[in-house]
Amino acid sequence: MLERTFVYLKPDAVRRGLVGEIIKRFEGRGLKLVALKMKRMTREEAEELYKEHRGKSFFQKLVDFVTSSPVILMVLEGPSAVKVVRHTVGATDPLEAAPGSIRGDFGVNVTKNLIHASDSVESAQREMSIFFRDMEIEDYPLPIEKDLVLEG
Ligand code: D4T
Repeated sequence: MLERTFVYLKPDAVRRGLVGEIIKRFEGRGLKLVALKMKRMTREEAEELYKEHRGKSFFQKLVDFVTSSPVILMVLEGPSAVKVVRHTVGATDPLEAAPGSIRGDFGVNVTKNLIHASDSVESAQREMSIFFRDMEIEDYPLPIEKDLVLEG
């Protein structure tokens, strides 16, 4: 199934100079970048993005961290994009993330875990709408698309 997913690179990824390295991994998997921007996330946006975690012990620390400096926001498209991206990113806790995954290779702790990726098509739709208007999502041909499996 052709899907779109929402990903953002957290302040630690930008500060550590890992933006190119991370985007390269998604491009390498044949995913199509259909939206991309840098901005400093507002507290309102962060609280909306993470509203399911409101009230948890790590919530304020998480909001402080993700609003501390600019992030890179993007929408990626491809067959089973949600699963492909989550697999490429690795487990939330870098200690559990498989070597070869982004967090397994570069993550240092569970808050500074470099990147967020939506966990379902429904979450992706909700999350991308916080940061992107429909008209900001582009479409264009990507030659590798024809080699990607669209079913099965
Ligand atoms: P994100 O949302 O960043 O891709 O992470 P996950 O989807 O993999 O994980 P999550 O929703 O469980 O956690 C959201 C966010 O909270 C941070 N966090 C999480 C934290 O700072 N301390 C914690 O103990 C946990 C569980 C990291 C990701």
